[in-house]
Amino acid sequence: MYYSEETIAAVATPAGHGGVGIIRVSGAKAGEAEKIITGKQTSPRFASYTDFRDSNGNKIDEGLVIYFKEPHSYTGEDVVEFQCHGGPIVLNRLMQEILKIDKVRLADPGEFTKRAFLNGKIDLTQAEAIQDLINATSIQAAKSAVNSLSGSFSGKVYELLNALIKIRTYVEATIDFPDESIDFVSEGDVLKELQVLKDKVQDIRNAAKQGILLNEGINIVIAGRPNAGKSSLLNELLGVERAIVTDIAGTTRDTIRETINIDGLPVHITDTAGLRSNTDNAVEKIGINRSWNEIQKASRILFLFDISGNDSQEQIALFEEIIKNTENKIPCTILFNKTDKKPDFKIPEELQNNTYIKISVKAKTGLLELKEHIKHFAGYANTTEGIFSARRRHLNAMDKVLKALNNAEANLNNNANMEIAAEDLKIAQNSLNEITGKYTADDLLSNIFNTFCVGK
Ligand SMILES: Nc1nc2c(ncn2[C@@H]2O[C@H](COP(=O)(O)OP(=O)(O)OP(=O)(O)O)[C@@H](O)[C@H]2O)c(=O)[nH]1
Ligand SMILES: [Mg+2]
Repeated sequence: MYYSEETIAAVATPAGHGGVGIIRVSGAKAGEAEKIITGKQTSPRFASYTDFRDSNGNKIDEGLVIYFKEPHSYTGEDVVEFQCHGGPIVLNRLMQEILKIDKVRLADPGEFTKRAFLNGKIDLTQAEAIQDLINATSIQAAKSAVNSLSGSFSGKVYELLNALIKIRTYVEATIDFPDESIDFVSEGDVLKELQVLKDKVQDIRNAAKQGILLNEGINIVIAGRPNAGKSSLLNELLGVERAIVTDIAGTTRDTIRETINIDGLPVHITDTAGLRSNTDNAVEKIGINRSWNEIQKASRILFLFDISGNDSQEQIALFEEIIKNTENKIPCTILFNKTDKKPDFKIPEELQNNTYIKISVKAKTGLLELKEHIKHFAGYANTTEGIFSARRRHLNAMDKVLKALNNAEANLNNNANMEIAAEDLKIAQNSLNEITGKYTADDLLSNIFNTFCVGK
């Protein structure tokens, strides 16, 4: 078991006023903390109603105390939980008393969960899933986090590991017993098994991609010339009047970023100041600079094209300028807006080869199609079946696994280079172990847990 000299303490409930506030203490001094604050030592896993007092015997509050004896606790260490009334003064006074105890200190961000990982209570993907569950912004994201938490992701990684270890055994046997007449590699059908393994890694990689999408969402920037209806579109998608809408060109000055949820997919939408070069207004000019900056950061641009006027050529030129400025790298969908004004509008020939949708924000047409389109280009599967929450680091690790397996395959073909193939397979195994945390560099661990809040 991981052993730390230091006992940690933190408020586990959010800051502010609430019915209940919980302080958690983990480590060798947890039992002592219970005794000092409540005057008694309770039986493990029994809730007791008690007074909480400071070192002078003054009552701070009353509430429940629960003691968990290691290893049967969240962290795997001795843990005590004080459940008092959820006011900041009460919680601060209790924390002060607890932190007076020798070798008890304030927990670092994520340290409770880190200890749970180091003590083998959970693996790394489960630790990450706890954070994803807490931070989930949609039911779908929460469901996929629970799947990971209950070991669905790690279970898949362990299956891959077992298959990989089997392959390694054959390859290592061939190297270790070169004089045997048996060809272990062909005997074990290693190349076929390797192909099956690669397909499985690819499947899990795709599911992980969905998990990442659920956590991170996508960034969409609405751009276009002034008065095209950008802010109207943002408001319509949000369902609230977030941005000011007027018929005055140049209404929006600052960029406005909001997140909507399309069937569980978080979509971060940025409304921008309308793009034009002929403005003398200093504030609008700054806004337009900001628009260009936002455009560069988009994962997709929605170019709003106002069909109601007579400036098609100018808008086509603006669209081409955006494509040029993003070096053709950011995909763009053209939204022909205000179709209520000209129902028989024809798409300009120059733009016909682009992805486009005809909409009217005012008449609320084309918006469902737009939402489907957003899910489609994000690659969102629209289901939580078999989906687990995942991180970019998992995807990177799986890419390393695939690369190593491909190398191994090339080296195994025609028994070309057994030793190097064996080394490739070892690399693949280490990369898989990186996902669950069995093989993890210290700095990676601190990167992961530092993103947690104190008390988790
Ligand atoms: N007829 C019609 N009018 C629309 C439609 N969408 C927006 N408008 C109107 O167009 C005008 C400009 O809308 P905004 O949403 O402020 O346009 P914007 O692109 O944000 O403009 P800037 O902030 O100046 O860049 C408002 O009067 C809207 O009511 C539409 O689909 N049909
Ligand atoms: Mg606007």
